[in-house]
Amino acid sequence: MDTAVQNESRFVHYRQRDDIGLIVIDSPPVNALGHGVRAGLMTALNEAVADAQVKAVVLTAAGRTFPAGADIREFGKPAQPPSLSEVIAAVESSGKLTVAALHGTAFGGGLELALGCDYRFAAVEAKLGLPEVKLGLLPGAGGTQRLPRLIGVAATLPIIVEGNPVPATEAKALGLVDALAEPGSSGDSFIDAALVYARSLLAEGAVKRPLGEMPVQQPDADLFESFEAKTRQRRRGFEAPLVCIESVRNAVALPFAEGLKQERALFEKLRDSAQSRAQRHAFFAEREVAKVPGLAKDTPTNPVAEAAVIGAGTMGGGIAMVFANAGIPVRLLDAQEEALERGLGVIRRNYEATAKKGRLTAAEVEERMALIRPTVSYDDLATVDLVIEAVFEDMELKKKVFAELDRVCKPGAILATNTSTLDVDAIAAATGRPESVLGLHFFSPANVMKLLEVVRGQATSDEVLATAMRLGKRVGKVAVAVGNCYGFVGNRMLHRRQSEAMLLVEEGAAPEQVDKVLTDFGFPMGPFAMSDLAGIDVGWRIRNERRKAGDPEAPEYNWLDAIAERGRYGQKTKAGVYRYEEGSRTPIPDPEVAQIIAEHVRSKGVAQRSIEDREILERCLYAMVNEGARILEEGIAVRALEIDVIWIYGYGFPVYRGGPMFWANEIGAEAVSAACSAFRAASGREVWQPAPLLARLAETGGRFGDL
Ligand code: 3H9
Repeated sequence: MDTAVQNESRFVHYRQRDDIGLIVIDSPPVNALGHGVRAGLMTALNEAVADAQVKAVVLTAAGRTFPAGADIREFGKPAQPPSLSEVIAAVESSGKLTVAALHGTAFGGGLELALGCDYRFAAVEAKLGLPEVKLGLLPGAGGTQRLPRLIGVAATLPIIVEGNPVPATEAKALGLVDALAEPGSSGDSFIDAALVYARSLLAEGAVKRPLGEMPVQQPDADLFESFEAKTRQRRRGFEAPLVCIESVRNAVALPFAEGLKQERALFEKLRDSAQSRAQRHAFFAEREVAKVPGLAKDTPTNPVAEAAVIGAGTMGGGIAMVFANAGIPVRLLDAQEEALERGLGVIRRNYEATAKKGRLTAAEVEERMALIRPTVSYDDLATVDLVIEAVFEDMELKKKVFAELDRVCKPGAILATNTSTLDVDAIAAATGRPESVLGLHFFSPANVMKLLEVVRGQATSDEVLATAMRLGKRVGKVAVAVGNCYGFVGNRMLHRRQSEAMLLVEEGAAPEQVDKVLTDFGFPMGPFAMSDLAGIDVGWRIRNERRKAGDPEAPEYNWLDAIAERGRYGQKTKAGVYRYEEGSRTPIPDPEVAQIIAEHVRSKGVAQRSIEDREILERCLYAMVNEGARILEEGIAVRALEIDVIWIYGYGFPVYRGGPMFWANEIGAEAVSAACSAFRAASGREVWQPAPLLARLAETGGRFGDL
């Protein structure tokens, strides 16, 4: 029976149900453990402890989830008592039998709170995890000390160091959860089930199990060493994973209280580190980009029940997979039957490779293949809600495709182009409905890369933009709205970095030196390893066409052209800027390339010099930042955080540096602007003129993002 409400704090409700005290955290959206919640928890707990009638306490949360962690927005502000560790210690030593009832995503400080309880009951659909490492942190409220005491070191390390969620059923098998609710129970029925479970514990005479008083099992002798070696390799450049390992080591080596003290010190060190600041920026930036400035929250969107992709090449096939993976039927159109068959073959092989790794069942492969229906006829697209064109980067061809789409598609269908550089407005002008046209720029391989640039044309309607943003989220992408210009945001900045990298080699740096500087910075690969992967011939053909056509803006002949002329197109020909051994993707510096560069430089009459790593880094990255500032001024990206998200998710910018604009902020606009001016003076190249926005921030001491 529900007795009178004893306590009503704003964020935590306490109710007595016979001999059970029920504490319900209620702080939407994710019940983060901010100050109000912590204070409310203390009050409710004290009330339960003081009541002799109460034999057990059930701790749970309202809404969609048990607390998903500490309130990240509080980091960097003065701490307000009680701390989460104090709350957890109070729960652990409360004298009453405590049961955490978990649903949704019991993450971070939320799971640590549950570890302070004696028993854990969970919804079957719940996920548990300690994802702090993804924010450059470690679990700082006892997680690194209590979890190994509960499930052992070997099971603890991946949960804390990799930070991935553990499904409740798996958590049960690990001993992290003691009992599961019936599938589908939620809200009141879930709370009732938790109360029944607590009563069954009381009936059995279950005893308190404070983890802080339990011993840690000694792990196998080389467990820490081998896990650390693997982590160094997989998480190159990241500080937090190694500190997480150190803290778990302390759980084995030190008494509980000392281990907790060390954990706190390590947590504070990480919390105040540049890497964690950057990763927290990335976390919020990723969520911010979904809220497009100027686009009303309640803008109507259209349902996308069926899609189509034009072009069955690598890009088109990858995009078709994106839809099939999200359960959306998709027509795949190509003008040639053979191209369609080839494309479908590639898609099937991709799915089968995933199935071999155990990430898909044979039945799921067939289900996804069945969602992709090939066609050679535009007339089959009459019913689709969205079409994405992914044919060659040829404006005339694209215009023809769009004129055809305009003819066959139903009114209101969204017509999107996957172009990476061409003018979306010019493409839209080939239709009689430019308001329905926009760019959806996927990154290769489309079924893997998380980024989607959503390019808004002059005429694109709000509804079409809002539908595309929503669709991006539905198919698992990070969708970022950008304006229309050559290369949009990502490739426009990449272009600047690539041309600096080219010039650095001309001036005396070796390609492998340039690549190493950027991989040491944290990129997964350098600019030249990247050109070899993408294929040098594509850019070379485009440059040649432009030169032949007498385009005054065509870039002048460069050493990469000289390399391509010799049939060295990159990985696909086993030779490009590097050479590649049969079956290997590892770039090996090639004396033949050094020779080609030397000849080119001699014919151009460039005096070479030795170039320091620092100059390489600054020229490659400041060139991007300066271009980023222009992109902001032009409104192509509305906020600096959009640029950061694009570079983290589309180009492997190290998340622990927060993206190019955040990184520039950390250095300071004044230093970046001064370096740009110095490069301009040294090279005489106008492109190094600091963008007006950068110059302004340098003068005022402002930051990108302060706009
Ligand atoms: C920690 O716990 C440290 C402790 O070990 C030690 C302390 C001493 N704080 O992602 P969504 C906001 S560190 C504040 O869009 P979903 C989020 O910004 C923490 N705010 O929803 C968004 O706000 P808005 C360890 C938070 O359903 C809204 O909630 N925990 C927090 O796609 C909805 O979020 C984590 O790292 C937070 N902790 O995904 C978990 N979490 O509406 C981080 C979310 O204004 N969170 N918000 O844009 C997540 O992974 C996802 O948010 C979650 C929900 C899976 C929970």
